[in-house]
Amino acid sequence: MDSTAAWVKLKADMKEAAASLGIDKIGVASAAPFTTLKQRLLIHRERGHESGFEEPDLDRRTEPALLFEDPQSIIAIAIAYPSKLQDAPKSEPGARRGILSRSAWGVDYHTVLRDRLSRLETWLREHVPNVRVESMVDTGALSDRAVAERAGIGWSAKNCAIITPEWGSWVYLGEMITNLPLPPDIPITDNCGTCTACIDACPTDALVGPGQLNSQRCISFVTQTKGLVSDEMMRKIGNRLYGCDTCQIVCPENRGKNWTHQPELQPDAEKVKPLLVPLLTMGNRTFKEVYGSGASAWRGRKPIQRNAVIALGNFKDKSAIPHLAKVLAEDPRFELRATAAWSLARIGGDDAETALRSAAGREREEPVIEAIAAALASFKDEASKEDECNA
Ligand code: B12
Ligand code: SF4
Ligand code: SF4
Repeated sequence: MDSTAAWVKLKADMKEAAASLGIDKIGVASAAPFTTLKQRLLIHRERGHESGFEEPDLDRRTEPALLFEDPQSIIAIAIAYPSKLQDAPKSEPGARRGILSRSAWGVDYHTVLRDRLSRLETWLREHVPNVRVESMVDTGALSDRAVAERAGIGWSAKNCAIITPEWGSWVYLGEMITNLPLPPDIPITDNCGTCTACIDACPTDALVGPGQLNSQRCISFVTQTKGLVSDEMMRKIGNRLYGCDTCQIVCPENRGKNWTHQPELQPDAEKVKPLLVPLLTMGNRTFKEVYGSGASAWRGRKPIQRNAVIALGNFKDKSAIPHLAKVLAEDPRFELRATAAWSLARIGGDDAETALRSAAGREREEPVIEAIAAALASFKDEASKEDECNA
Protein backbone atom coordinates (compact mmCIF):
# COMPACT_ATOMS: atom_id res chain seq x y z
CA MET A 1 0.00 0.00 0.00
CA ASP A 2 1.66 3.26 -0.97
CA SER A 3 -0.74 5.77 -2.49
CA THR A 4 -2.19 8.54 -0.32
CA ALA A 5 -5.72 7.50 -1.33
CA ALA A 6 -5.11 4.02 0.06
CA TRP A 7 -4.09 5.45 3.48
CA VAL A 8 -7.12 7.73 3.46
CA LYS A 9 -9.31 4.67 2.80
CA LEU A 10 -7.59 2.60 5.49
CA LYS A 11 -8.18 5.38 8.02
CA ALA A 12 -11.85 5.69 7.02
CA ASP A 13 -12.27 1.89 7.32
CA MET A 14 -10.53 1.93 10.72
CA LYS A 15 -12.88 4.64 11.98
CA GLU A 16 -15.83 2.62 10.80
CA ALA A 17 -14.51 -0.53 12.49
CA ALA A 18 -13.71 1.23 15.79
CA ALA A 19 -17.10 0.64 17.46
CA SER A 20 -17.00 -3.07 16.63
CA LEU A 21 -13.56 -3.21 18.31
CA GLY A 22 -15.04 -1.69 21.51
CA ILE A 23 -13.46 1.73 20.87
CA ASP A 24 -15.64 4.80 21.45
CA LYS A 25 -13.55 7.39 19.66
CA ILE A 26 -10.50 7.12 17.45
CA GLY A 27 -8.30 9.73 15.80
CA VAL A 28 -4.92 10.09 14.17
CA ALA A 29 -2.10 12.43 15.14
CA SER A 30 1.14 13.10 13.35
CA ALA A 31 4.20 11.62 15.02
CA ALA A 32 6.12 14.91 14.95
CA PRO A 33 7.82 16.02 18.19
CA PHE A 34 5.55 17.71 20.78
CA THR A 35 7.64 20.88 20.94
CA THR A 36 5.28 23.25 22.79
CA LEU A 37 4.36 20.47 25.24
CA LYS A 38 8.06 20.11 26.10
CA GLN A 39 8.23 23.79 27.07
CA ARG A 40 5.07 23.37 29.13
CA LEU A 41 6.44 20.29 30.91
CA LEU A 42 9.64 22.17 31.74
CA ILE A 43 7.70 25.05 33.31
CA HIS A 44 5.52 22.52 35.16
CA ARG A 45 8.68 20.91 36.60
CA GLU A 46 10.34 24.22 37.49
CA ARG A 47 7.26 25.25 39.46
CA GLY A 48 7.33 21.99 41.43
CA HIS A 49 3.88 21.07 40.08
CA GLU A 50 4.71 17.52 38.98
CA SER A 51 3.22 14.56 40.83
CA GLY A 52 6.22 12.27 40.42
CA PHE A 53 4.07 9.70 38.59
CA GLU A 54 5.04 11.12 35.17
CA GLU A 55 7.82 9.74 32.95
CA PRO A 56 10.81 11.85 34.09
CA ASP A 57 12.63 12.03 30.73
CA LEU A 58 11.08 15.01 28.92
CA ASP A 59 12.72 14.07 25.61
CA ARG A 60 11.09 10.64 25.70
CA ARG A 61 7.79 12.30 26.68
CA THR A 62 7.77 14.53 23.65
CA GLU A 63 9.70 12.79 20.87
CA PRO A 64 7.96 9.71 19.48
CA ALA A 65 11.06 8.93 17.41
CA LEU A 66 12.93 8.13 20.64
CA LEU A 67 10.35 5.43 21.42
CA PHE A 68 9.80 3.93 17.97
CA GLU A 69 11.90 3.58 14.82
CA ASP A 70 10.68 5.90 12.07
CA PRO A 71 7.20 6.68 13.45
CA GLN A 72 4.67 7.81 10.83
CA SER A 73 1.49 8.39 12.86
CA ILE A 74 -0.05 7.95 16.30
CA ILE A 75 -3.54 6.47 16.58
CA ALA A 76 -5.34 7.79 19.68
CA ILE A 77 -8.31 6.02 21.24
CA ALA A 78 -10.86 6.93 23.93
CA ILE A 79 -13.11 4.61 25.94
CA ALA A 80 -16.10 6.06 27.79
CA TYR A 81 -16.84 5.14 31.41
CA PRO A 82 -19.77 5.51 33.79
CA SER A 83 -20.28 8.51 36.04
CA LYS A 84 -23.39 7.43 37.96
CA LEU A 85 -23.69 4.73 40.59
CA GLN A 86 -26.95 2.81 40.31
CA ASP A 87 -28.49 1.67 43.61
CA ALA A 88 -25.76 3.37 45.62
CA PRO A 89 -25.76 2.21 49.25
CA LYS A 90 -26.37 5.06 51.71
CA SER A 91 -23.63 6.34 54.00
CA GLU A 92 -25.38 6.50 57.38
CA PRO A 93 -24.54 7.18 61.03
CA GLY A 94 -22.80 4.08 62.36
CA ALA A 95 -22.27 2.79 58.79
CA ARG A 96 -20.21 5.45 57.06
CA ARG A 97 -18.88 4.87 53.58
CA GLY A 98 -16.01 6.11 51.44
CA ILE A 99 -15.91 6.58 47.68
CA LEU A 100 -13.54 5.59 44.89
CA SER A 101 -13.26 7.98 41.96
CA ARG A 102 -15.00 6.95 38.76
CA SER A 103 -11.59 6.29 37.17
CA ALA A 104 -11.28 3.31 39.54
CA TRP A 105 -14.71 1.77 38.92
CA GLY A 106 -14.90 -1.64 37.25
CA VAL A 107 -11.90 -3.47 35.83
CA ASP A 108 -8.62 -1.50 35.75
CA TYR A 109 -8.81 0.76 32.69
CA HIS A 110 -5.23 -0.14 31.74
CA THR A 111 -6.41 -3.72 31.18
CA VAL A 112 -9.46 -2.61 29.19
CA LEU A 113 -7.61 -0.16 26.95
CA ARG A 114 -4.78 -2.61 26.32
CA ASP A 115 -7.40 -5.11 25.19
CA ARG A 116 -8.95 -2.57 22.79
CA LEU A 117 -5.52 -1.57 21.45
CA SER A 118 -4.67 -5.20 20.87
CA ARG A 119 -7.96 -5.70 18.96
CA LEU A 120 -7.06 -2.66 16.88
CA GLU A 121 -3.59 -4.07 16.22
CA THR A 122 -5.13 -7.34 15.00
CA TRP A 123 -7.47 -5.39 12.73
CA LEU A 124 -4.60 -3.33 11.31
CA ARG A 125 -2.48 -6.45 10.73
CA GLU A 126 -5.30 -7.99 8.69
CA HIS A 127 -5.14 -4.96 6.39
CA VAL A 128 -1.38 -4.24 6.49
CA PRO A 129 0.54 -7.42 7.37
CA ASN A 130 3.86 -5.62 7.90
CA VAL A 131 2.46 -2.98 10.27
CA ARG A 132 4.63 -2.12 13.27
CA VAL A 133 3.01 -0.66 16.42
CA GLU A 134 3.87 0.36 19.97
CA SER A 135 0.84 0.76 22.23
CA MET A 136 0.63 2.64 25.52
CA VAL A 137 -1.91 3.58 28.18
CA ASP A 138 -1.13 5.91 31.08
CA THR A 139 2.20 4.36 32.03
CA GLY A 140 3.84 4.95 28.64
CA ALA A 141 6.25 7.83 28.06
CA LEU A 142 3.93 9.97 25.92
CA SER A 143 1.38 12.44 27.29
CA ASP A 144 -1.91 10.66 26.53
CA ARG A 145 -3.78 13.97 26.71
CA ALA A 146 -1.43 15.78 24.31
CA VAL A 147 -1.73 12.93 21.78
CA ALA A 148 -5.54 12.88 22.12
CA GLU A 149 -5.71 16.64 21.70
CA ARG A 150 -3.58 16.52 18.53
CA ALA A 151 -5.66 13.62 17.15
CA GLY A 152 -8.92 15.56 17.50
CA ILE A 153 -10.34 13.34 20.27
CA GLY A 154 -11.21 16.34 22.44
CA TRP A 155 -9.98 19.71 23.64
CA SER A 156 -7.57 20.30 26.49
CA ALA A 157 -9.88 21.88 29.09
CA LYS A 158 -9.44 24.23 32.05
CA ASN A 159 -9.74 21.29 34.46
CA CYS A 160 -6.82 19.70 32.51
CA ALA A 161 -9.07 16.92 31.14
CA ILE A 162 -9.53 16.05 27.50
CA ILE A 163 -13.22 16.72 26.89
CA THR A 164 -14.86 15.01 23.94
CA PRO A 165 -18.02 16.58 22.51
CA GLU A 166 -19.67 13.12 22.47
CA TRP A 167 -18.70 11.57 25.83
CA GLY A 168 -17.64 14.54 27.91
CA SER A 169 -14.44 14.02 29.92
CA TRP A 170 -15.53 10.58 31.19
CA VAL A 171 -13.05 8.90 28.85
CA TYR A 172 -9.82 7.01 29.29
CA LEU A 173 -7.12 7.58 26.73
CA GLY A 174 -4.58 5.37 25.02
CA GLU A 175 -2.47 5.42 21.87
CA MET A 176 -0.50 3.44 19.38
CA ILE A 177 2.56 4.70 17.52
CA THR A 178 2.69 3.18 14.04
CA ASN A 179 4.76 3.03 10.85
CA LEU A 180 1.63 3.81 8.78
CA PRO A 181 1.46 7.27 7.15
CA LEU A 182 -2.22 7.78 8.01
CA PRO A 183 -3.45 11.33 7.38
CA PRO A 184 -3.80 13.25 10.69
CA ASP A 185 -7.07 14.56 12.10
CA ILE A 186 -7.68 18.19 12.97
CA PRO A 187 -7.73 19.23 16.66
CA ILE A 188 -11.11 20.26 18.14
CA THR A 189 -11.88 23.84 19.16
CA ASP A 190 -11.76 24.60 22.88
CA ASN A 191 -15.30 24.93 24.18
CA CYS A 192 -14.64 26.05 27.79
CA GLY A 193 -15.38 29.66 26.88
CA THR A 194 -15.77 31.91 29.92
CA CYS A 195 -16.74 29.05 32.26
CA THR A 196 -14.54 28.56 35.35
CA ALA A 197 -16.74 26.09 37.29
CA CYS A 198 -13.93 23.55 37.75
CA ILE A 199 -11.39 26.09 39.00
CA ASP A 200 -13.96 27.54 41.42
CA ALA A 201 -15.04 24.10 42.72
CA CYS A 202 -11.60 22.58 43.34
CA PRO A 203 -11.48 22.08 47.12
CA THR A 204 -7.74 22.74 47.42
CA ASP A 205 -7.17 25.41 44.74
CA ALA A 206 -4.99 22.86 42.96
CA LEU A 207 -6.05 24.29 39.59
CA VAL A 208 -3.76 27.30 39.75
CA GLY A 209 -4.85 28.52 36.32
CA PRO A 210 -6.74 27.26 33.27
CA GLY A 211 -5.26 23.86 32.40
CA GLN A 212 -2.57 24.24 35.07
CA LEU A 213 -2.51 21.81 37.96
CA ASN A 214 -0.29 21.89 41.01
CA SER A 215 -0.34 18.12 41.49
CA GLN A 216 1.01 18.39 45.02
CA ARG A 217 -2.26 20.08 46.04
CA CYS A 218 -4.52 17.80 43.98
CA ILE A 219 -6.61 15.48 46.16
CA SER A 220 -6.40 12.80 43.49
CA PHE A 221 -2.62 12.77 43.94
CA VAL A 222 -2.72 13.01 47.73
CA THR A 223 -5.05 10.01 48.01
CA GLN A 224 -2.44 7.98 46.10
CA THR A 225 0.50 8.86 48.36
CA LYS A 226 1.64 6.45 51.07
CA GLY A 227 2.95 8.74 53.80
CA LEU A 228 1.46 11.21 56.27
CA VAL A 229 -0.92 13.88 54.99
CA SER A 230 -1.09 17.48 56.21
CA ASP A 231 -3.95 18.59 58.46
CA GLU A 232 -5.28 20.88 55.72
CA MET A 233 -5.35 18.12 53.10
CA MET A 234 -6.87 15.55 55.46
CA ARG A 235 -9.80 17.88 56.08
CA LYS A 236 -10.23 18.41 52.32
CA ILE A 237 -10.03 14.73 51.42
CA GLY A 238 -13.48 14.23 52.95
CA ASN A 239 -14.49 10.59 52.36
CA ARG A 240 -12.49 10.09 49.15
CA LEU A 241 -10.61 6.79 49.30
CA TYR A 242 -8.96 7.06 45.90
CA GLY A 243 -8.92 9.85 43.33
CA CYS A 244 -11.13 12.90 43.02
CA ASP A 245 -13.86 13.73 40.52
CA THR A 246 -14.99 17.17 41.66
CA CYS A 247 -13.61 19.19 38.71
CA GLN A 248 -15.34 16.82 36.29
CA ILE A 249 -18.64 16.50 38.18
CA VAL A 250 -19.19 20.27 38.09
CA CYS A 251 -18.34 20.53 34.40
CA PRO A 252 -21.37 21.50 32.28
CA GLU A 253 -19.93 19.46 29.40
CA ASN A 254 -20.51 16.32 31.50
CA ARG A 255 -24.13 17.11 32.38
CA GLY A 256 -26.33 14.03 31.96
CA LYS A 257 -23.41 11.96 30.62
CA ASN A 258 -23.18 8.43 32.03
CA TRP A 259 -21.86 5.56 29.94
CA THR A 260 -22.99 2.03 30.62
CA HIS A 261 -22.06 0.24 27.39
CA GLN A 262 -18.52 -0.94 28.27
CA PRO A 263 -19.25 -4.05 30.34
CA GLU A 264 -15.89 -4.28 32.17
CA LEU A 265 -16.09 -0.68 33.39
CA GLN A 266 -19.38 -0.97 35.24
CA PRO A 267 -19.07 -0.54 39.02
CA ASP A 268 -19.98 -2.83 41.87
CA ALA A 269 -21.59 -0.34 44.25
CA GLU A 270 -20.43 -2.14 47.41
CA LYS A 271 -16.82 -2.07 46.23
CA VAL A 272 -16.67 1.52 45.03
CA LYS A 273 -18.67 2.95 47.94
CA PRO A 274 -17.53 0.61 50.70
CA LEU A 275 -18.18 0.69 54.43
CA LEU A 276 -15.18 2.33 56.07
CA VAL A 277 -14.81 0.31 59.28
CA PRO A 278 -14.21 -3.11 57.62
CA LEU A 279 -11.54 -1.49 55.42
CA LEU A 280 -9.43 -0.66 58.47
CA THR A 281 -8.60 -4.28 59.21
CA MET A 282 -8.72 -5.68 55.68
CA GLY A 283 -5.75 -8.05 55.15
CA ASN A 284 -3.62 -8.07 52.04
CA ARG A 285 -5.19 -11.20 50.62
CA THR A 286 -8.76 -9.89 50.94
CA PHE A 287 -7.67 -6.53 49.55
CA LYS A 288 -6.26 -8.23 46.47
CA GLU A 289 -9.42 -10.32 46.06
CA VAL A 290 -11.73 -7.30 46.33
CA TYR A 291 -9.68 -4.52 44.72
CA GLY A 292 -6.86 -6.35 42.90
CA SER A 293 -8.45 -6.14 39.44
CA GLY A 294 -9.28 -2.42 39.73
CA ALA A 295 -7.23 0.72 39.07
CA SER A 296 -7.12 1.74 42.75
CA ALA A 297 -4.89 -1.17 43.78
CA TRP A 298 -1.66 -0.04 42.12
CA ARG A 299 -0.30 1.58 45.29
CA GLY A 300 -1.32 -1.33 47.53
CA ARG A 301 -3.78 -1.19 50.42
CA LYS A 302 -2.01 1.32 52.68
CA PRO A 303 -3.15 4.59 51.01
CA ILE A 304 -6.77 3.40 50.87
CA GLN A 305 -6.74 2.28 54.50
CA ARG A 306 -5.12 5.56 55.58
CA ASN A 307 -7.79 7.44 53.63
CA ALA A 308 -10.49 5.34 55.34
CA VAL A 309 -9.06 6.46 58.70
CA ILE A 310 -9.15 10.09 57.51
CA ALA A 311 -12.74 9.72 56.25
CA LEU A 312 -13.91 8.36 59.60
CA GLY A 313 -12.38 11.41 61.28
CA ASN A 314 -14.06 13.74 58.82
CA PHE A 315 -17.47 12.15 59.45
CA LYS A 316 -17.06 12.89 63.20
CA ASP A 317 -19.16 9.82 63.95
CA LYS A 318 -18.48 8.73 67.54
CA SER A 319 -19.26 5.09 66.75
CA ALA A 320 -15.91 4.98 64.89
CA ILE A 321 -13.88 5.74 68.06
CA PRO A 322 -13.28 2.13 69.21
CA HIS A 323 -12.19 1.13 65.71
CA LEU A 324 -9.80 4.05 65.37
CA ALA A 325 -8.50 3.38 68.91
CA LYS A 326 -7.70 -0.16 67.78
CA VAL A 327 -5.79 1.12 64.75
CA LEU A 328 -3.87 3.51 67.02
CA ALA A 329 -3.06 0.73 69.46
CA GLU A 330 -2.40 -2.17 67.13
CA ASP A 331 -1.70 -1.30 63.49
CA PRO A 332 1.96 -2.06 62.67
CA ARG A 333 2.19 0.84 60.16
CA PHE A 334 3.11 4.16 61.75
CA GLU A 335 1.30 6.14 59.04
CA LEU A 336 -1.99 4.53 60.02
CA ARG A 337 -1.45 4.99 63.77
CA ALA A 338 -0.49 8.66 63.36
CA THR A 339 -3.50 9.28 61.11
CA ALA A 340 -5.79 7.53 63.59
CA ALA A 341 -4.57 9.96 66.28
CA TRP A 342 -5.61 12.86 64.03
CA SER A 343 -9.01 11.29 63.34
CA LEU A 344 -9.72 10.67 67.02
CA ALA A 345 -9.00 14.32 67.76
CA ARG A 346 -11.22 15.39 64.87
CA ILE A 347 -14.11 13.37 66.30
CA GLY A 348 -13.36 14.55 69.84
CA GLY A 349 -15.03 13.59 73.11
CA ASP A 350 -13.89 11.79 76.27
CA ASP A 351 -13.53 8.33 74.72
CA ALA A 352 -11.30 9.66 71.95
CA GLU A 353 -9.16 11.50 74.49
CA THR A 354 -8.83 8.39 76.67
CA ALA A 355 -7.70 6.32 73.67
CA LEU A 356 -5.08 8.94 72.82
CA ARG A 357 -3.78 9.16 76.40
CA SER A 358 -3.42 5.43 76.69
CA ALA A 359 -1.59 5.28 73.33
CA ALA A 360 0.70 8.13 74.44
CA GLY A 361 2.09 5.91 77.20
CA ARG A 362 2.89 3.03 74.85
CA GLU A 363 3.91 4.58 71.54
CA ARG A 364 7.62 4.42 70.60
CA GLU A 365 7.75 5.81 67.03
CA GLU A 366 8.49 9.51 66.74
CA PRO A 367 5.96 10.54 64.03
CA VAL A 368 3.16 8.85 66.00
CA ILE A 369 4.30 10.37 69.31
CA GLU A 370 4.16 13.78 67.60
CA ALA A 371 0.72 13.09 66.09
CA ILE A 372 -0.65 12.02 69.49
CA ALA A 373 0.80 15.12 71.14
CA ALA A 374 -0.78 17.35 68.47
CA ALA A 375 -4.09 15.53 68.87
CA LEU A 376 -4.07 15.93 72.66
CA ALA A 377 -3.11 19.59 72.32
CA SER A 378 -6.20 20.14 70.20
CA PHE A 379 -8.29 18.81 73.11
CA LYS A 380 -6.61 21.38 75.37
CA ASP A 381 -7.41 24.11 72.85
CA GLU A 382 -11.04 22.99 72.77
CA ALA A 383 -11.18 22.95 76.60
CA SER A 384 -9.74 26.47 76.86
CA LYS A 385 -12.22 27.66 74.23
CA GLU A 386 -15.02 26.20 76.32
CA ASP A 387 -13.62 27.96 79.42
CA GLU A 388 -13.67 31.23 77.54
CA CYS A 389 -17.26 30.62 76.50
CA ASN A 390 -18.34 29.80 80.03
CA ALA A 391 -16.55 32.76 81.61
C1 B12 B 1 0.63 12.17 36.32
C2 B12 B 1 -0.85 11.96 36.07
C3 B12 B 1 -1.74 12.40 37.04
C4 B12 B 1 -1.30 13.31 38.19
C5 B12 B 1 -1.15 14.75 37.60
C6 B12 B 1 -2.32 15.17 36.69
C7 B12 B 1 -2.07 16.36 35.80
N1 B12 B 1 -3.12 17.09 35.46
O1 B12 B 1 -0.93 16.63 35.40
C8 B12 B 1 -2.46 13.13 39.19
C9 B12 B 1 -2.16 11.99 40.13
C10 B12 B 1 -2.81 14.37 40.00
C11 B12 B 1 -3.58 12.70 38.24
C12 B12 B 1 -4.92 12.87 38.52
C13 B12 B 1 -5.94 12.53 37.64
N2 B12 B 1 -5.81 11.81 36.51
CO1 B12 B 1 -4.09 11.35 35.71
N3 B12 B 1 -2.52 11.02 34.69
C14 B12 B 1 -1.29 11.35 34.88
C15 B12 B 1 -0.42 10.93 33.69
C16 B12 B 1 0.33 9.64 34.06
C17 B12 B 1 0.58 12.00 33.20
C18 B12 B 1 -0.02 13.42 33.10
C19 B12 B 1 1.00 14.50 32.89
O2 B12 B 1 2.05 14.26 32.36
N4 B12 B 1 0.70 15.73 33.31
C20 B12 B 1 1.54 16.89 33.09
C21 B12 B 1 0.76 17.95 32.31
C22 B12 B 1 1.52 19.27 32.34
O3 B12 B 1 0.69 17.54 30.95
P1 B12 B 1 -0.54 16.74 30.30
O4 B12 B 1 -1.74 16.92 31.12
O5 B12 B 1 -0.11 15.36 29.97
O6 B12 B 1 -0.66 17.53 28.90
C23 B12 B 1 -1.47 18.69 28.79
C24 B12 B 1 -0.79 19.96 29.25
O7 B12 B 1 0.59 19.87 28.99
C25 B12 B 1 -1.51 21.00 28.41
N5 B12 B 1 -0.64 22.04 27.85
C26 B12 B 1 0.23 21.91 26.84
N6 B12 B 1 0.79 23.09 26.57
C27 B12 B 1 0.25 23.99 27.42
C28 B12 B 1 0.46 25.35 27.54
C29 B12 B 1 -0.26 26.03 28.54
C30 B12 B 1 -0.04 27.50 28.68
C31 B12 B 1 -1.20 25.37 29.37
C32 B12 B 1 -1.97 26.08 30.41
C33 B12 B 1 -1.39 23.97 29.23
C34 B12 B 1 -0.67 23.32 28.24
O8 B12 B 1 -2.05 20.32 27.26
C35 B12 B 1 -1.69 18.96 27.30
C36 B12 B 1 -2.83 18.13 26.72
O9 B12 B 1 -4.04 18.29 27.46
C37 B12 B 1 -1.52 10.67 32.58
C38 B12 B 1 -1.21 9.53 31.61
C39 B12 B 1 -0.18 9.92 30.60
N7 B12 B 1 0.79 9.07 30.37
O10 B12 B 1 -0.26 10.98 30.00
C40 B12 B 1 -2.80 10.37 33.42
C41 B12 B 1 -4.14 10.93 32.93
C42 B12 B 1 -3.92 12.37 32.52
N8 B12 B 1 -4.99 10.90 34.12
C43 B12 B 1 -6.24 10.69 33.87
C44 B12 B 1 -7.27 10.76 34.84
C45 B12 B 1 -8.61 10.12 34.48
C46 B12 B 1 -7.04 11.41 36.06
C47 B12 B 1 -8.10 11.80 37.12
C48 B12 B 1 -9.43 12.27 36.55
C49 B12 B 1 -8.30 10.59 38.06
C50 B12 B 1 -9.23 10.86 39.24
N9 B12 B 1 -10.53 10.76 39.05
O11 B12 B 1 -8.76 11.10 40.33
C51 B12 B 1 -7.36 12.93 37.88
C52 B12 B 1 -7.62 14.32 37.25
C53 B12 B 1 -6.83 15.43 37.89
C54 B12 B 1 -6.70 16.63 36.95
N10 B12 B 1 -7.52 17.66 37.15
O12 B12 B 1 -5.88 16.59 36.02
C55 B12 B 1 -6.49 10.42 32.38
C56 B12 B 1 -7.15 11.65 31.73
C57 B12 B 1 -8.32 11.35 30.81
C58 B12 B 1 -8.92 12.61 30.24
N11 B12 B 1 -10.15 12.50 29.77
O13 B12 B 1 -8.31 13.66 30.19
C59 B12 B 1 -5.00 10.11 31.88
C60 B12 B 1 -4.72 10.54 30.45
C61 B12 B 1 -4.82 8.59 32.02
C62 B12 B 1 -5.47 7.85 30.87
N12 B12 B 1 -4.67 7.18 30.06
O14 B12 B 1 -6.68 7.86 30.67
N13 B12 B 1 -3.08 12.18 37.09
S1 SF4 C 1 -9.13 16.25 40.93
FE1 SF4 C 1 -10.04 17.29 42.72
S2 SF4 C 1 -8.32 18.28 43.80
FE2 SF4 C 1 -7.57 17.67 41.74
S3 SF4 C 1 -7.89 19.49 40.48
FE3 SF4 C 1 -9.76 18.29 40.26
S4 SF4 C 1 -11.14 19.06 41.90
FE4 SF4 C 1 -9.08 19.79 42.36
S1 SF4 D 1 -16.05 23.25 34.17
FE1 SF4 D 1 -16.15 24.81 32.55
S2 SF4 D 1 -14.06 25.59 32.43
FE2 SF4 D 1 -13.95 23.68 33.55
S3 SF4 D 1 -13.50 22.16 32.03
FE3 SF4 D 1 -15.72 22.20 32.21
S4 SF4 D 1 -16.39 23.69 30.63
FE4 SF4 D 1 -14.18 23.97 30.90
